[in-house]
Amino acid sequence: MFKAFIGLGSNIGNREQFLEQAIRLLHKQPQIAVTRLSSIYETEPYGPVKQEPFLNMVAEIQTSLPPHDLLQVTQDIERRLKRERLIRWGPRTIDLDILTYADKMIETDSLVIPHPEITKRLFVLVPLCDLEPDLVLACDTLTVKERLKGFGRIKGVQLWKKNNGVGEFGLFES
Ligand code: A4P
Ligand code: MG
Repeated sequence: MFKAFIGLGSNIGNREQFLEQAIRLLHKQPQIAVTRLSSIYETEPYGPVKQEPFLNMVAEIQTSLPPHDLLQVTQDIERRLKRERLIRWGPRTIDLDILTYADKMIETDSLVIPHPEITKRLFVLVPLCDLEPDLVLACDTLTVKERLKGFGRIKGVQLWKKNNGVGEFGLFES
């Protein structure tokens, strides 16, 4: 079994429900167990596209799937959940990024691990820090906590739903 972290984001419709559905679909896979969830954060859209605020979170999983097979699973889940609302382009119902896979570094056309933007994105670093503050990414020399400190004030990332350890995974009713 390998430990991996998955970053989840949604900024359309019932955002929390899309996160929850994606987590359940991950956990349903026979080769994947969702082991821990961060809190959920509401985050200002990052990047050039003007769009609605996101909900972002990070899930820790244990999996026996090799990285590219895991990518296929996360993309299947994206397709399944995107099918419910057909929006031509722009904001997404759900986005799943493989942030890390064990301590591997992978660079292929379809998959880059660690996800290359992690250290620039507060909407990933803040929830990842909930779960693994002392993690040093395979592409980095600083811990997640130290990376976050480097930003000084945390802007544009607000706690939206705290993981309180109650209910399934501490976030969702069972
Ligand atoms: N790919 C390569 N490496 C990976 C990986 N580690 N995990 C490839 C997942 N996919 C990976 O992804 C495009 C391709 O990346 C895939 O086909 C896969 O082979 P995509 O999700 O289909 O397309 P995308 O979302 O446009 O690309 P990307 O780079 O994921 O987009 P961004 O930059 O993540 O943009 N602001 C806030 N606050 N919160 C957000 O969650 N998200 C975005 C999405 C923009 N701004 C945001 C947020
Ligand atoms: Mg993506």
